[in-house]
Amino acid sequence: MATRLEAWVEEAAQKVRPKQVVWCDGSESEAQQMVERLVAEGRTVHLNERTYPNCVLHRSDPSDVARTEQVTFICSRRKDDAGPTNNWMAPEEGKQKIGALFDGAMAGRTMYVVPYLMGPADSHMTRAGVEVTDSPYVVVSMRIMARIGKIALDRIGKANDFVPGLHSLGDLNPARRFVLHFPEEKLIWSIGSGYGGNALLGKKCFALRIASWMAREQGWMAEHMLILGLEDPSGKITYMAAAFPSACGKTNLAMMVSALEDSGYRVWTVGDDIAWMQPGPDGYLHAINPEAGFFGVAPGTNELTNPNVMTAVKRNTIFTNVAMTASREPWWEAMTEEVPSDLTDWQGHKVSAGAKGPAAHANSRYTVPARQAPRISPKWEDLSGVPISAFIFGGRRARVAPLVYESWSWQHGVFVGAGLASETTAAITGEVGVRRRDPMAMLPFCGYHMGDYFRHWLEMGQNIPHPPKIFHVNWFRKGSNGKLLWPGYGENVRVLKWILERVNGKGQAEETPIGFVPTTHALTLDGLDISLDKMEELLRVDAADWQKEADEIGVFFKKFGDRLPPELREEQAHLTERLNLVTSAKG
Ligand code: OXD
Ligand code: MN
Repeated sequence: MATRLEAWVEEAAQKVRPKQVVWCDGSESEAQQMVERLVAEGRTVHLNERTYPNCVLHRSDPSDVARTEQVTFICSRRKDDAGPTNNWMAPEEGKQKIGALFDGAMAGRTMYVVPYLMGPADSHMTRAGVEVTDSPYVVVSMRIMARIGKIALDRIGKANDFVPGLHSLGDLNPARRFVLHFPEEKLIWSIGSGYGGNALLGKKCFALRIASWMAREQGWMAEHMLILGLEDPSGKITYMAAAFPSACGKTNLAMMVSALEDSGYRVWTVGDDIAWMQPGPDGYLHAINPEAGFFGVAPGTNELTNPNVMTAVKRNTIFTNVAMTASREPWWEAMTEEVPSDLTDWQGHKVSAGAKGPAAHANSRYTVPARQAPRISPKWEDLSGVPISAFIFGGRRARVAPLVYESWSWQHGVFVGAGLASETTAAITGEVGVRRRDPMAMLPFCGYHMGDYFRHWLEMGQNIPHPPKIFHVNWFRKGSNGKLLWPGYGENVRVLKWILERVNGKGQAEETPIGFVPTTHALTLDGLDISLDKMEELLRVDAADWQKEADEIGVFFKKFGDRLPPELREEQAHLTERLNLVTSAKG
């Protein structure tokens, strides 16, 4: 009798009718063959073998360069279970309408079967998936981002438990592009896009949308969070997980070279995008990074903003939609101070002198094995995960939010996360620079009703004897001159150090209506040239601005109707009361 896996692959093949089916083993030689096929197709080139060994540049279809939230659907049986923040399609309608697009979609093409693991092979927190795809680019990218091939088959074989994902490039026409999730069935269908977030089904589709649904059913958490370890001068490492919306610097923070290295504060990378967490026997919440690579935004990355990644991407890396220099090296905006002459842009055209627009696409990416990060944590593949002492929420906020503050309690922290907002970036298709509410940075990734998701968060707090303390940071506050007040990057360790102190019951803080804010002298600023005025502005809590913020959060919460936990409405009311007290005391 065929196993569930064989039966599903057979069923997929009957639908998409490929010319052949290839089971991927994840080997180096297979990857090399796949790359040669890509090169022959004409959209991929080898980079300089001396300076960037085993690296390629892939140029995607110009209409297919970012996640497409407008065509991403949750196909739960009941519309209400998808909630107001997701697009919903009835499962039968999805199967029929999108099924028709899959019919014969791989005619003349090869169907690759990619068994994969999210998480280290022997961890109890790891889950398996199988993606079938007609894109060799997806196969070579999955090989970096997940653990593929035999290692996954072994695990699937034992439990026969995996999340199936069907992917085809289709005809790449944006009008026929769809990403569908069937949460009850734990099934993913994606067609019409080869872009990472739409096509590498282990990442956003499984590890966040489907996993968030599984996590609620099974009592764990699947979050859009980086994981890092902060080492103190005694050598002790404290782990923190941080949720920022897409392209707000999660990778840079996770891989940071600390400005306080000389005084013994060092950052170790565990993960840069996704955390799967569950309470451990020690009473702490334990986190694994389900991924095996980083799929990071290239523009803005350089020796100052992320020296570790600059080292990591020097080999075995797939670059997507970056520009290329005359010596066949990758290049993107702000990589070097001077723009090289004789560049080829992300679409493969020579850049002429005085050309407008960036040479690399604003959402161009590098896909690099995590183990190549110079400061990868020795515990990054620990089977029981790392214990998390702090959660950090953050967004891009030109105003309002101070550099850092700490919530009063788990419940208040959940409110802080639920009200998270950020100014949009190029990681998604649409307008850039608009403020959007993005609870826990999960707006595009929560696979179910967000009211229920907040409830799950509140309940998790009760199941963790030592819950992480919850903080909020904002590296992006601007002064009246429109310039950023905080230098960011490696200097952010100064904020992490204060968070560490607070976790340990130290660290100077002042009570404000929004939570604990560091006193002006609480952050270690040695070696940093920043004026007292700037620090005061960075830490200022403006009651009038916050009143507007609280009102806006109140309006946002209305979306969730009676599925919004009353605790969050209470927190919003308390915030308003505390702000009123300050305003009336001043008035
Ligand atoms: C990502 C994203 O690619 O969040 O990680 O868009
Ligand atoms: Mn992300």
